[in-house]
Amino acid sequence: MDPKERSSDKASQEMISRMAEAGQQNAWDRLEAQLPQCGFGKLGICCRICTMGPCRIDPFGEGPQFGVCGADADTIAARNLVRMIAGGAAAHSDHGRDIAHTFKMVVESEQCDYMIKDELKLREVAARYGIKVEGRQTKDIAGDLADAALAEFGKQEGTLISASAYPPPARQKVWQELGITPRSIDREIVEIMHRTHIGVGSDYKNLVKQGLRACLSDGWGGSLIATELSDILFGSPWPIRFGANLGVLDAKQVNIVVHGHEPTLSDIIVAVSQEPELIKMAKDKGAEGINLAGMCCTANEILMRHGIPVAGNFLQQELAMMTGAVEVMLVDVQCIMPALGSLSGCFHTKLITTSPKCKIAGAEHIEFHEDRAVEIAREIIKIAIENFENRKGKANIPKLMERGIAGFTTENIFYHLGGRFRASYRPLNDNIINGRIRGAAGVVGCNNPKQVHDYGHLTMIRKLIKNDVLVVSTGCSAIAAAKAGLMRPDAAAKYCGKGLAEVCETVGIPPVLHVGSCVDNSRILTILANVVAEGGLGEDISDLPVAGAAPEWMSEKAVSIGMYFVASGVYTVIAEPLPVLGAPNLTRYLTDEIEKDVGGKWAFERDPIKAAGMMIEHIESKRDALGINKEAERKLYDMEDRRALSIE
Ligand code: SF4
Ligand code: MSK
Repeated sequence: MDPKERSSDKASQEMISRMAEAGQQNAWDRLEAQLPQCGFGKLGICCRICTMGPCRIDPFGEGPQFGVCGADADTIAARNLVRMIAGGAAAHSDHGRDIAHTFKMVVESEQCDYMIKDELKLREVAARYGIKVEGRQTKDIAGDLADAALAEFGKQEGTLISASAYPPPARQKVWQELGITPRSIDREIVEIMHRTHIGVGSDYKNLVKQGLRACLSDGWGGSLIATELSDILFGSPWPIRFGANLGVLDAKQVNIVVHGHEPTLSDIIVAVSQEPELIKMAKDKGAEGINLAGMCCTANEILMRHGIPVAGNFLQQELAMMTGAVEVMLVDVQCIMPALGSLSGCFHTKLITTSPKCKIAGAEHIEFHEDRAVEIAREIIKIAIENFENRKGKANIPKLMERGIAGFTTENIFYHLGGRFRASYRPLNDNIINGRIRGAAGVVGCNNPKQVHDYGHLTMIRKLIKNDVLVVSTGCSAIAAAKAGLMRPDAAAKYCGKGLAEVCETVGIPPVLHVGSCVDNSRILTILANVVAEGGLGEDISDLPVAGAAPEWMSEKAVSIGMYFVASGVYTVIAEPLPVLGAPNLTRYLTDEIEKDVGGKWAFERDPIKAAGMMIEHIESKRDALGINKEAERKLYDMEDRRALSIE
């Protein structure tokens, strides 16, 4: 197959061709081998929850319409869907829990490889949690915050502190009235597993309701804890230059690629990799130095805080290994393809797993313990150095990389928009109200070999910014945007509509703001809360002219993220439909009726241009409702104009 039909990224196309020449399989080949994929699975109407099944519903209405227990299509698809939410929320929240444990260890131990790097944020977050900060020592405040954060996971009474400390009051009221205010993080996930057990709930709306509560415990709970405590512990990001794409690998250096999601080990690796003794060791082995690069969201964590270059996003993990230039690929958790285990056997590359939660056949396991972080980081870097001389033949590194600026956060956007002396969201709100910026969109999520790699992200983002919609991005979508030069400040003049370009150029920001990793989608939630609090754009997130999208999503985490945006009042468009289309009532609820309950809803659209058009149309309808289109309507956007919106 023509590599251009697999990826829109030139560096990836080059490596896909090399893999084909070498007879190596990759995710695209394995997808082809899977075709045609199971239609029942795609439609969400097969069930294997108990051994009276597996059962499946005939989507054409001719065969069985009920499983052995009597479950219909809506029940089966709703159970499957909320179990996906449980998986996604568990992954994010367990990440948050691990950070919280590290945070507690830092507070309690006298000597430790980590330290509190952002005391100001510690005090701000502690105050939100109702912890007294005035006149108290940092360590005491941090101790209380560690306990409060850890308690959020398993508390048996009340609701999450963060669910009342961060969202706008109007949003909290929506959740209270619907009965979906999250109670504790673990409880909501456990309750999904209980409710979807054979013979418990069968009302699809009631099942979705628990899905809503669980995803809120992720976005405004576990993920938010991960973000807040990571900022306190590893330092809050600040705008920083970086390079992105496979070209950041360096044939002359020892290359270490860190891949996965958690910052705990990778943050230490960043510091240790520049120790003179290790650099000398690398030079003694014939290398010019030690080159650290990231993959997926571990990349985003150390990029945001240290400017460490990004080798690629999800579908590039095998391609990075295929360069033959990677001495160690170091992985923690999530989005790591098991295929790396066997692929590493074809090269000198050592695949090293570090989490007891993630062992992979073909990988070496070096367990990471936070209390010996530096020692373990040194051990791993030495393995990479020793491995440099085992490189077989020439490294095949595509000479392609792009530069950009990352490191935007809920807090520092204040400064970029308003300047040090007028730090506030006011300029953003004012520019939305005056129409220079039509609204904002969160474009996030994965790659999926069912879509041409990066094409969905880039096409959608380009159309949005051309139409004066500011984009915030995380995860693999942000990496796609960076590789295409959309995070360069000069991208504003090149790709944006007049209004957005003017704002970006005035304040010196790119039109696509990188706000971090998957758990940092919580930053988008808190940005929205700040925009509401600033005033002039309604009382609730659901009033704002904003939309969300995941144009190449694939993971359960993306389902949880999408659902917590919907539950927070955001219109959310995804490419691959949720696996619910075989359940007509459930589909109608998720894509339409749910809006009456929570103010947001889902839409499914594979064509990124159409999807962006739907988002723009939604943004304009919210502007209409806010009454801020009045003047503009006559000369800027009537329905015909909206239909004619394009990226040309
Ligand atoms: Fe079949 Fe019901 Fe068992 Fe599912 S729970 S496998 S529908 S009998
Ligand atoms: S890494 S969940 S492929 S965004 Fe966060 Fe990328 Fe999706 Fe993983």
